[in-house]
Amino acid sequence: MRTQVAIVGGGPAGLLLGQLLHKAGIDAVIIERQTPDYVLSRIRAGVLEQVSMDLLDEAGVGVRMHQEGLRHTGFEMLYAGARHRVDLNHLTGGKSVMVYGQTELTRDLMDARTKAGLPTVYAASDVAVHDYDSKNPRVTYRKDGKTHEISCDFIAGCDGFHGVCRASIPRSAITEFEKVYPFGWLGMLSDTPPVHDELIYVNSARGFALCSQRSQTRSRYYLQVPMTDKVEAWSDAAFWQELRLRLDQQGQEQLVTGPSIEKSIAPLRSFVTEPMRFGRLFLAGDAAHIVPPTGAKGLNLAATDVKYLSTALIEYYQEKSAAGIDDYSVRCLKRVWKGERFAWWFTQLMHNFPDAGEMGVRLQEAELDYLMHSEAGAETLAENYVGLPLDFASH
Ligand code: FAS
Ligand code: PHB
Repeated sequence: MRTQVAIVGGGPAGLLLGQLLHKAGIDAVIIERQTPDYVLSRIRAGVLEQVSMDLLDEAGVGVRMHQEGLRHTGFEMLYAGARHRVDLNHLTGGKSVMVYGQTELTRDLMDARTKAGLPTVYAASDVAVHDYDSKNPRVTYRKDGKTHEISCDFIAGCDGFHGVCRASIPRSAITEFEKVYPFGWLGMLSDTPPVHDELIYVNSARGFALCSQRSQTRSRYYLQVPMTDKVEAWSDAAFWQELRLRLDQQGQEQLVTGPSIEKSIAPLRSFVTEPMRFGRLFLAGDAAHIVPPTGAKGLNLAATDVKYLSTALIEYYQEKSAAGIDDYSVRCLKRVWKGERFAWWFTQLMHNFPDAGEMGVRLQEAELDYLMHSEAGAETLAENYVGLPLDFASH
């Protein structure tokens, strides 16, 4: 098989790239290791920046997001037993975020790809990338007992943190930056009404908690847990009890519990690969970087990588210019590192760190007090949360 762009990975980054290239008349094939149902079963992100929403509209898949998504103009910070609302709309001159689950966004992209009759290879095994330093890169994979080969002009590595693309780069050609946090997030999805109409970020003496949502009838909750915890050890009752202990009285009274429909523990790490381009192989999304989910940046950074990559490839094919692809890595990393910084900073602010001691607790409380009582302080939190403009500090 021959195509212009071979996309390894059919998660949000791969699917969004495929959709944007298709709209520009550029052929692409997606090679995905898992089945569609498995991809959809992974419960992950929940908050979209305006830049990501605009991209979904540009890709022609934003209709359901606007119909079913929940536009949020603020969120609550709960610490030292008191709530403080961060008024995003006021602090950013009218901006907001959209609460719309990654599962739904992925479903919209899958449906659009199927409707357009675009080629996606699911349940592909032994995927491998070849000759990406030449003008004739290739992707091979096994399916139905046979080895298949796709020759292409470019390979997009959208295969996530555990994918094959970054792993295929010689260590001498790549630099990886990593910080692993001493805790994880135990997440639960339940068909119960959210405890509040906006998200609540909790810094409590027992640890971080986040009250999020997917709709008026479906809630998403997270608890900071030791990285040694196993999800099997957490019954639904134990989860609800611990969440109650981290909430204030209002939250305890308004919390509606019910059976979990998904429960999982995600490790927290900050991770960046430099560069993000290797000849005719480009890394995008989690294949290139990971953020602790505190700042809701993971999916949004993947979306802006794809914006830069699709623009560069369209420019290459339509204007015969390599300027965009030559600039891809530098342009992405300028935005990625600012997202990494915010996610790290917000994680440091809201979680209990085993080695922080009483001094660390006091410093956290002082920073929270400052942020919640300073317009300037709250503005820095708000402008990063809604997402920095695409061209922010890009020169
Ligand atoms: P993805 O990992 O989503 O997709 C990569 C795809 O490549 C997968 O479908 C995988 O099956 C496929 N693949 C892997 N290896 C392959 C191979 N060798 N060949 C072919 N295909 C291969 N972000 C937030 O903003 N908020 C959150 O709360 C949040 N929670 C998260 C929880 C977890 C457990 C994880 C892992 C991530 C979470 N994230 C969160 C971040 C997440 O949303 C990512 O940013 C987002 O999925 C990025 O999308 P992709 O880059 O497409 O990577
Ligand atoms: C989620 O709903 O999954 C979510 C929301 C906000 C975050 C992280 C995760 O900061």
